[in-house]
Amino acid sequence: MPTPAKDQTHPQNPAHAVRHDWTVEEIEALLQKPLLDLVFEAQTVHRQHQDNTVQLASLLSIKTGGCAEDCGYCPQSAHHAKKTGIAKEPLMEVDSVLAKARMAKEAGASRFCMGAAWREARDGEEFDRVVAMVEGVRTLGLETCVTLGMLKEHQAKRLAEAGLTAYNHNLDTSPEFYNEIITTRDYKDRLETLQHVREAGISVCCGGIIGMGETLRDRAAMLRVLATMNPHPESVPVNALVAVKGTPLEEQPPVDPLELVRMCAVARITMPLARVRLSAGRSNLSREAQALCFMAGANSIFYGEKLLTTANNDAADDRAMIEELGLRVEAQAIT
Ligand code: SAM
Ligand code: DTB
Ligand code: SF4
Repeated sequence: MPTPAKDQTHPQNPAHAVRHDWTVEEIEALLQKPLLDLVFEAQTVHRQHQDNTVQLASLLSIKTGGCAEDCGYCPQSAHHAKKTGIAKEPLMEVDSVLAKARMAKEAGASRFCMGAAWREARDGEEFDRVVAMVEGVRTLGLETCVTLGMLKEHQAKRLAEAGLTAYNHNLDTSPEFYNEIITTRDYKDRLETLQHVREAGISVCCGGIIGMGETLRDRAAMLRVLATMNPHPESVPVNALVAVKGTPLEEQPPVDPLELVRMCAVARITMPLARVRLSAGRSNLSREAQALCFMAGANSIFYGEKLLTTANNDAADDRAMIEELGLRVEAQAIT
């Protein structure tokens, strides 16, 4: 008998197939479901499509501060520098970046992410240096991700040739709310870069932030853009705003952890194969709130003492939590 083609539909529940035709209404309805029903549905999808591993991704700011964009949430924007006190620093040297990557590997991370406070990547010595960093990290046997702002087609190709695993470029919020948060670029620019990344054969890491004053509809609209991409992003960072003093969003009230649980759950249900990364804001969550996020489908975290400019959870605490929850750390690639 011929083997049937691998079907991603659950035999008893075809609703759990991978879909790309989600509507805002459907997603908003999911976000509003009774919490435990939502978590149960997300966990059902999770068990069908994922294993019990958690990916540990370490993050390094390779070029901090002085960014030309005016993103309202971001401490690294030159527009808020006087108030945040974050100075513009030069791009790090390859050797010091690789030393950090080696430390991340020794600590157990399987992905190393490098962030630059750039509006866009520019050709020249600095871009060449980032390419060398990517090659170096790949040689260490770690997955490599960079986030450098807008990217042109030929730059995406160069990064792909250097062995880049993934490119992070967040949509941050809904198309409708976007201009309330950022005025120096528009949604279309973001989508264009994502297209270049996809076409170069690099994995897409794309998500957003909650807690910036957006409505539930905005959250649903952002998730709809992600969940109607075909293919879906391979990883989806779910960030809670870190309300940094001196940024225009400094007065935003803290995000209720259960809102993050809901975002993780709906990301899991709508994008069953993606790694859902519980990202910024995790240091404000109790171990129990994080457990609910994992239950809802989160299966990756930023791992290490720092995000880009703000503090992250303690690495030993994270390892202990993973152990206590009976999860497994994703294995590093064998070099
Ligand atoms: N400059 C590049 C860009 O914007 O694409 C890369 C670096 S930027 C800091 C990467 C992402 O970090 C942003 O898209 C945003 O989602 C997230 N981020 C920045 N500041 C944050 C904050 N205060 N709270 C939560 N997430 C934040
Ligand atoms: C993502 O979605 N979150 C990370 C990473 N991608 C680059 C950054 C979070 C930054 C939080 C604020 C800071 O530390 O500066
Ligand atoms: Fe911050 Fe990136 Fe916006 Fe620059 S483009 S202000 S680094 S989020």
